[in-house]
Amino acid sequence: MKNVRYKNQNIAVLGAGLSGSAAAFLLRSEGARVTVLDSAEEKNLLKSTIDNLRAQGVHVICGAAADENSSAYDMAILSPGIDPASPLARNLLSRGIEIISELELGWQFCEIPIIAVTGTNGKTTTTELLAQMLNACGQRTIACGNIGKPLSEVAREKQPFDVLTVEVSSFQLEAIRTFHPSISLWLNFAPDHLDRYRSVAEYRAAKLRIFENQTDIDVAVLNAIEKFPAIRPRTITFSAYSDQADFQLSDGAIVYQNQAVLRLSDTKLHGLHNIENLMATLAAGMARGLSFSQMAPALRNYAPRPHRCEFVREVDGVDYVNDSKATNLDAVEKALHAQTKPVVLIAGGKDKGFTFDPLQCLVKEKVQSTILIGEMAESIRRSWSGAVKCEIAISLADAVERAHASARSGEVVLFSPGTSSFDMFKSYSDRGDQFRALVQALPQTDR
Ligand code: UMA
Repeated sequence: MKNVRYKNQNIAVLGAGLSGSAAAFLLRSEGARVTVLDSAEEKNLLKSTIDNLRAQGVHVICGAAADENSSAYDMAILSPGIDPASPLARNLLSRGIEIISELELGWQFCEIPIIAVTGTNGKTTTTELLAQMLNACGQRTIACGNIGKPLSEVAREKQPFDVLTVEVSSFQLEAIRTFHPSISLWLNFAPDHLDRYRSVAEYRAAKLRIFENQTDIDVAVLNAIEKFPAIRPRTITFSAYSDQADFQLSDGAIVYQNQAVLRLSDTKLHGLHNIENLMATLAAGMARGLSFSQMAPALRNYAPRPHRCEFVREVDGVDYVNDSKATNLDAVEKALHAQTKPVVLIAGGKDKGFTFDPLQCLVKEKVQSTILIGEMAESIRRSWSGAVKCEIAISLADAVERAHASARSGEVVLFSPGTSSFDMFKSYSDRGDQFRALVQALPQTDR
């Protein structure tokens, strides 16, 4: 055990979501006195979570009383969705209370090596792909972290894994201290989360902390077309766009040192972004001592998760594709590049502090018309109206109805929002589920 210093300590946990409750339960099981502080009113939080926390002896304070709480704490644990600049976090920081992220807490209780996966896009697919492949090759692991199962929960369960496969976000990395993956994966980087960070550089700096505690016996799997500051771990590079990388694309196959290791036609994943996810997975497997012949069968069998360019249904010759996981412009760009038919694009959502201007040329090339929703609808119309027909819908149901009315046989209706969902939905998966249900309910009209 790396750390036993929480026993009898008075710890504040900020946020009563998945991360906060996992951190609180872990700390309770280690004998700490725990208070969960959440800025939301109690009636707006999940009753079962709050009841469970209280049943475990956790003190829960909600609403304005949480933001203004003046109790003394030895330390605080931050949920990733809480901005360190929020009133809740500032209240503790201004009193000199040390704050670490839930990821750091979980790590302090992990006794096995960690593979950490970051990148603006593809993290979830790669984390899952890698975990499935490792398990198929006899290395017991679990996909956890930002993917939905907090590291603190895995640490508390103490199951007999050989290695943990952890998706890590910039939010989680912001407040690490000793978090130290044996293998780190950096998939790609593009502007995102500018509602939280003051600049793209600040967002990148948070992500770069993934390498901070790695040493020369560790491995970093890096996208070869990016430039990195000096880092200590041994590197393995990949790229679908460069012939300088260790893993490259050649003649329809992923190639390592002139040896074809996986034919793309044998996999169920499409698009250059997914080829890079496969390359990074192979590199991580290699760093874990696996041979390509061991890894290839598992990679051939992997099917993509919902909400990532997920084919939903064909109606009157029109394909409907759910790409609700596209929460930034880079993801929309990748989804548009992967389309071979003219596109009716449904986009929009929460205002995250950027404009859709950079996609104007690609939209002009690939998109017939756009239907815009959410907080950003007007702003996207301003960005794209010179390039393509834009209409604004009042809801997702209205958008699907409009798309159904306007799309012609041979076209594709692509729902790739380009920003997050929280203005209208609980999460990207709620948004994608609603889109899928609306499409499933469309009548075939044989126009
Ligand atoms: N809250 C406050 N004060 C604030 C803001 C929020 O008290 O100023 C409270 C909310 O009322 C709520 C709680 O904080 O009760 C929510 O905390 P959270 O947003 O950290 O949500 P969790 O349920 O703990 O989920 C988090 C991740 N969420 C975010 O990073 C926003 C989940 O990633 C992750 O799966 C989960 O931990 C388990 O590790 C989601 C995500 O969107 C999927 N991640 C971003 C992304 O992938 O782009 C980074």
